[in-house]
Amino acid sequence: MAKSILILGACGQIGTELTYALRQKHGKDCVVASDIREGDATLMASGPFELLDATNYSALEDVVMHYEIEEVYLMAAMLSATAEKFPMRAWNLNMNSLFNVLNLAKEKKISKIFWPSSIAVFGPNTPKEATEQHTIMEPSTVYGISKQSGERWCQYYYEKYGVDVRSVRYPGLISWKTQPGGGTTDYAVEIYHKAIETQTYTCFLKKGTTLPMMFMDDAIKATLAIMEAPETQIKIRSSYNLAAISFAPEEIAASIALHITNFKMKYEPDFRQQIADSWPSSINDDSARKDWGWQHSFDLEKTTKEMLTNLG
Ligand code: VAH
Repeated sequence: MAKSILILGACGQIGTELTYALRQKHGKDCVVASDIREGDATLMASGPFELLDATNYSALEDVVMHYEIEEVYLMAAMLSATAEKFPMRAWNLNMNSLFNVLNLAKEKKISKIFWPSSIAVFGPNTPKEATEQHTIMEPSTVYGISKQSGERWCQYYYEKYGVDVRSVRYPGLISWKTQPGGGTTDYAVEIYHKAIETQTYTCFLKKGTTLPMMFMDDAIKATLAIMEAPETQIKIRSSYNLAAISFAPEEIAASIALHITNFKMKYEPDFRQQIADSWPSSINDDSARKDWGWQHSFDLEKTTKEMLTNLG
């Protein structure tokens, strides 16, 4: 019996690529994409779609029952930069969407959940290099607080009600199919677009701001892998550290300049610098590699080639 999957936030940066990947794997009619607004024509033509507010429990329950959904990927969220501008809207979206999905699973209306956390759960006093799976977590952003709280609730629902919810702490994600929205790591996507359009980029983070990053294909690979792993292999029910590459703005600029030789970068740090400064520089993801065989494929050079080839 083919799975029936629902993606919430399917028009976002990760949601879009996850929709295509899951449709390729399971068949387009097994994967229902949903979001608060319609996506681009390509996404809308690729399979079933529902306009759906993930914070509306009864609307969500109707879609789950109508399509006999078994698995939910909750990709709807307000990211770090935007969440600082609208704290209560961010808390409502990020938390109530999670409670809705967790409670559907608690009531046995769905059987498995993927929920994304983020390296934003770490804060200014977390050790910054090779940040451990279990360490000091005092996030100083609304987004990070919502992700840390979400991790606690995921573990609680697993331990108390046996809900099979699985999660990874995504680093900054780099992709070409969709624009990111409202994140602090978005500079690492914008820079490729601007390098091709104008051969210049004004970066909103300063030199030396090293952050954990990952090409989207690796993030999708990790998401599918953790969801397919036997339940016995999932030893961490808050969220797994996940890592690939770490770089500072000047390093991605240098990697672009190898291909666009007249590329010039300027630096004009804004409010997002303080958010970035609160996050780790690199992540230790040994637990994900040991428990369910995670390994990344894209380094910075391969990422730059992929981005410039597909955007060029
Ligand atoms: C953000 N892209 O910048 C997200 C991500 C680690 C960063 O969670 O908010």
